[in-house]
Amino acid sequence: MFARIRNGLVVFLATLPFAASGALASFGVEEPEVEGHHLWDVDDPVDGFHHLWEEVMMDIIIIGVIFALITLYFLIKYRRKHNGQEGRPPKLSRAAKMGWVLIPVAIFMADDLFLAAEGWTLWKKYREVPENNIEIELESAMWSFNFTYPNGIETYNELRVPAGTPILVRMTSRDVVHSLYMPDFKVKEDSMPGRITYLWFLPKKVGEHVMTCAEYCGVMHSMMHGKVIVMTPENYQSWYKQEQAKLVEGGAGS
Ligand SMILES: [Cu+2]
Repeated sequence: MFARIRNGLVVFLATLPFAASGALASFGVEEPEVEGHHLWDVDDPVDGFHHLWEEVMMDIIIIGVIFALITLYFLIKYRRKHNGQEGRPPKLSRAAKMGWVLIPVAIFMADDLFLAAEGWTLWKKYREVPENNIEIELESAMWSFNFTYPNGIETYNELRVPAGTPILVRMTSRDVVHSLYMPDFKVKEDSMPGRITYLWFLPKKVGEHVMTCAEYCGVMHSMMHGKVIVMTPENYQSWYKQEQAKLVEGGAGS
């Protein structure tokens, strides 16, 4: 019986590293893709928050395994050995009782505070916007995101950006509180009437990403979403100029 439990324990321990790496992989923790370009060196929120997430998962796994092992040890140590056996709690000294309560609490709190401090540091760091950014204005309204580019182009629920340049979105709201959330870029910021707020992100790869409103703003809130379209810098430039030409033409025609 005991040998079986011991063998089970050995198998359990042997599979732990795989379980841990599997858990991390399933949470999508992986190195962000890096392509040969000096702009990729910009440390952006995706990198920072990926790293923090990885750390949180690691800590949870390590603490979880330690607690699971202690529980397992007690399960085996205090198991019922024969029918009709009555359990009797072990006598603990006052120091031991305090230790069993305070040491786990201290471990948890130390880790929590450490991670909270790191989250705070990251957040503060990413409030600083890299200098070579493109600034795009956003006015949220029930129920769309209205973007205005430096040359006057306007888009609705669609944010076109070139890969490799930090994008600064400066925002306000026409009516109620909305929140611009772009999960792939790990950024979210409220846009509020009468206030100007901002966020920035670094699109690295050509492709499409979700943007959505993350603050309940009325009956059509669930329809308030759109796309971030990351283009090659060349495609972006030609789109930008083309739209600008249309704008000038439209202006001249009216
Ligand atoms: Cu909204």
